[in-house]
Amino acid sequence: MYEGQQLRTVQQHILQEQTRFPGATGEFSWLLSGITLAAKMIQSKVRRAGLTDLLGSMDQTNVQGEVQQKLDVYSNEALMHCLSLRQSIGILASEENERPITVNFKSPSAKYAVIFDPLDGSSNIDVNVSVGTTFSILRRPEGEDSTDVEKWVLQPGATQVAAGYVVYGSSTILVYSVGNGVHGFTLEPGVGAFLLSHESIKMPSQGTYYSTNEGYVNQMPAPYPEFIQDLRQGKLGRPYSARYIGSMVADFHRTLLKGGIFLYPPTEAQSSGKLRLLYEANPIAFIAEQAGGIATDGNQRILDIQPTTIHQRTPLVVGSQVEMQAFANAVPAMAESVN
Ligand code: AHM
Ligand code: MG
Repeated sequence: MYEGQQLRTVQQHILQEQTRFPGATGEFSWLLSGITLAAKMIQSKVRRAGLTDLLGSMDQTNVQGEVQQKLDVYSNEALMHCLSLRQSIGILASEENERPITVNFKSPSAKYAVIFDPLDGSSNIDVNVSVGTTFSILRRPEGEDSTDVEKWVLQPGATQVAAGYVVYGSSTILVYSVGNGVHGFTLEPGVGAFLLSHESIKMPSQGTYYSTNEGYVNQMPAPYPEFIQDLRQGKLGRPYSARYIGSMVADFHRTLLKGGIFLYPPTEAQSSGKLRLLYEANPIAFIAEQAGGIATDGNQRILDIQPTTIHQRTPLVVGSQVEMQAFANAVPAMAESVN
């Protein structure tokens, strides 16, 4: 079936990447394998989502004897379970849990915190639209801070040692970076392996799509409505088309591959936007920058924001160089974070 092709699994790739870290012992690849295992578990449930009502609703036992759970709860538990077995992890923090969870926190071998949104865009599940998982990996802080749970988690995105996401779409794709470019792996469902399908992804310097919830345009502050109108009117050389899925991971994945711009601005209802800094904007910004793109909150680079609370929200504007430069020109305060 794969005759003549050089197949590379995500595990092989991670092991190779790891050789870049002096003194790496294999624990980092073991950690990431916890994420890929959970992703396979989640995708297998997501693929059966439409059957849940047929085979038994929540709190009921389905024909295979499994108790049905809401998919976002299941996804959270899958990640918590797979990652808590990794000795190198001290803290797990999730959109689904109010507080970070300490696992091997006291052990000196615990070097990393993993922060994730287990099922982003989960309202799309009912209508067969793509959803995703996002994750951010931070290193244990040095010195006194190393025993302070908040200090582990509340680090600016620039300190991420790795980040990525999984899109459960027409296929399941995992995209990750350890700070050495961005690589994508598509799940081969027949063998259950993520195979390298997108090596060294570079975001095109300009795209043809803008992506935002235009239903909120009258609630957006200046200069967002004007900027969006400029895109439609061809001020950047051609009139842009609109694409908005309503799953950030899927909207970003298209932006990564095709170029363009994704905007979730502040609105009257949500003055800091809707998306969460630590487990949504930070991993997306890390991947975007690694692929040659730019991510800002409208005032500063996303990766420079010093977080103050674990679930804090942030506006997010992310995309290709040309669109982001044009956005910066529309928002003078931003010029510094883009240039
Ligand atoms: P969720 O984490 O509760 O799923 O919410 C985040 C999602 C993002 O995936 C998406 O970009 C956004 O909500 C869509 O929000 P809206 O419906 O306001 O456009
Ligand atoms: Mg989310």
